[in-house]
Amino acid sequence: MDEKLARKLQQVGEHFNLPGPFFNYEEIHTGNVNHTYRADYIRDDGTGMARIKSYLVQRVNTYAFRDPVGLMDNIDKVTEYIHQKRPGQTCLHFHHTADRKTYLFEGDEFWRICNYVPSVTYDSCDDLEIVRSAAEAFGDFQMILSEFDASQLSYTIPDFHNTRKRYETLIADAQKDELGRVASVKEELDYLLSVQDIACRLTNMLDRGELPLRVTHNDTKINNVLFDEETGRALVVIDLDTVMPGLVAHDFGDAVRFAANFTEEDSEDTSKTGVDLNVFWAFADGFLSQTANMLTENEIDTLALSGFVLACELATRFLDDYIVGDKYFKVKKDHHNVIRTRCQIALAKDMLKKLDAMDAIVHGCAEKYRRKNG
Ligand code: GN1
Ligand code: MG
Repeated sequence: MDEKLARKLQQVGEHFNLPGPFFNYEEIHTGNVNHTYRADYIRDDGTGMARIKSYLVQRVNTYAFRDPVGLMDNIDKVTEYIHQKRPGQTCLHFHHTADRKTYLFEGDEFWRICNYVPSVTYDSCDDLEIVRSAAEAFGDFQMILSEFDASQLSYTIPDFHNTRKRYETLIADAQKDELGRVASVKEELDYLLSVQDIACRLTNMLDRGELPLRVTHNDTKINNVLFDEETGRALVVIDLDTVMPGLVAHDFGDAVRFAANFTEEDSEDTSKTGVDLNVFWAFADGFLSQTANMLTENEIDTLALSGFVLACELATRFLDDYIVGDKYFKVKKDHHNVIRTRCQIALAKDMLKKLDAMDAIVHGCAEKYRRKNG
């Protein structure tokens, strides 16, 4: 245990008035942006017996999230809205400090604490029932928020899924090449530039008014759904930092590029990287079971392509971060962002090959649920 970090977590807990002695923590390694810990406290259970009570403590990355206070305001509004619509459902609850804030902003450190939900998450998954449940949870999340007034939300990261802006940033940073890193990633850069038109198709359709803006989650990795370990039921959708106006295809595409990849998103061996159509099918089926009646024809037509778009968009982000010096994403090894870029490119290439198959699956599922749900 890192004593300094343990002391810090304990101090943060004091600001939020967490009762009972702090005795342990464990880092939760899933996120690529924020730092997340489970902090354990000892609590009297009322009968004199001691039991362990855990909390989720997070240090929000203020380089990525420039307006963390606005971000917490979004989360408060969204969680409150969901809680009202679904009173019995497991939800996230953020603790307050003595001055009634849901965060502690100290220097450049921004901390928050929420309830720890005992659960399991899946980084990769070939259990199709689990994939389907996660997809239902994300589809349902979007349905719950379909009448939420999006103008109440601030843009926690402006242009988050604006693929064209992501390309513009990459091109500008590659031209500056301040660290002299571009020569070593020329092949990756050339590939991404060669598919720029098709990768920007969603952004262009949005600009032309062909797709509606909805309130979307915007970070739909399957490990952002918590599952009950015993029943296998999806409990709650987490990581609401990027809930903002967006396209349904952003949520669908980001989810499939993560869940339906044969390999992990930063696999060094990309020989197996590609889209698993069985997983894709399960995800499409679960997602459309909740959303088919709400979506427009244009939206449904974009779903198959969205995995490719999101893989390219994320590749531009990883590559840009490498070029400017690995400032945004947490890196765990040398060239981690290049490895991630290569993996997303390998996935994008395979998705393009299987585009027709994915489109047939999406339309098949949409028709099935439109008939069923009337
Ligand atoms: C980041 O931190 P995490 O894992 O929730 C990123 C996503 C990327 C993802 C790639 C706010 O999400 O957009 O898709 O890494 N989140 C933010 O693993 O940038
Ligand atoms: Mg996230």
